[in-house]
Amino acid sequence: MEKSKVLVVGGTGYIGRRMVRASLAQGHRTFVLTRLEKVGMDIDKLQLLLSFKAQGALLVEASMDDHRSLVAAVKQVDVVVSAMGGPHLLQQLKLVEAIKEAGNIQRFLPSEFGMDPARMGHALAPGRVTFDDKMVIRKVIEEANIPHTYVSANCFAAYFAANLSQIGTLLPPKEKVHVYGDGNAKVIFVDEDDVGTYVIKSIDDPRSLNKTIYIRPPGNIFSQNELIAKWEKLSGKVLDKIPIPSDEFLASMEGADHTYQIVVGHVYHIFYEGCLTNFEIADDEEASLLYPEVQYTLMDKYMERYL
Ligand code: GFR
Repeated sequence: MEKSKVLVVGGTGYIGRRMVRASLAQGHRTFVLTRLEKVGMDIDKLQLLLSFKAQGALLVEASMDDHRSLVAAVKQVDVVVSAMGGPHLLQQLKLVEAIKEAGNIQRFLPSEFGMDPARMGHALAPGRVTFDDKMVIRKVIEEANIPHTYVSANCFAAYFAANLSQIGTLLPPKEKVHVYGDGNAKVIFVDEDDVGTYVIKSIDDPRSLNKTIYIRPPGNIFSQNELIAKWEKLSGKVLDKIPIPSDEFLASMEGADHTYQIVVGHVYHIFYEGCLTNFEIADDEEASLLYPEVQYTLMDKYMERYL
């Protein structure tokens, strides 16, 4: 049986490019939504698109502002995976309209890939906007009876593991590390390449139809204290741990810029509340159990590249 044809929206983005690669690697005819007229002088974006084309992907010219072009793009495929970034989540309303009109889509995966927004009703402002927007998209998907899968992918390794979850840096600290509260909340870290793999594994799976699946690789569930200890062991250096009590951490939002405030809120829910691991899920909702053949990357291995 021919594998489903996949359209990736946001395919040149940080996580979207990994969906394109996984879709190609798993043998799907892969289409990448492209707005070549908008590439301008973004040489990295163009060269990434050309590399996808060289690997057999089809670049489909369409724009969120041109409904007809979106419908035409959607009509060419069976599955749509959207990896639009945080500020653009509501643009997906146009994508849902096109999917409704095209009528042929067997599975739509909207841009999720973080905390489960259905469990973040209590989230702090302004970071709550991420979850509120994702819930708006879920609502229109479900009202339109579009077959869907929501993927909660937890913490991207490059944003949370490599930097020992320090805000405002992508590199491990050299001297001191801020510890969130007692540093014992269990967190889940995932290599972004594995996110792509699991997402594409799920698109044709009846077990994930109209369900949320969670990426919780058992080897990558641990606390910030354990993350720090892993890095100290790898680097052979002991870091000076500086505990940040929750009230002090939240107070750091005062007067900070908007993006920083969003990150503080997200980090608070993850590392002080433990929101990624403070609820049970069924076995058939967990990606590493659904797809045990995937050799996911352990954070010990992932962090070696930063040595
Ligand atoms: C883990 O789930 C999520 C994570 C989510 O549901 C929504 C957003 C996030 C991430 C963001 C990804 O862009 O939380 C904060 C942000 C990642 C980020 C972390 C960005 C800048 C940082 O300095 C940072 O430090 C930990």
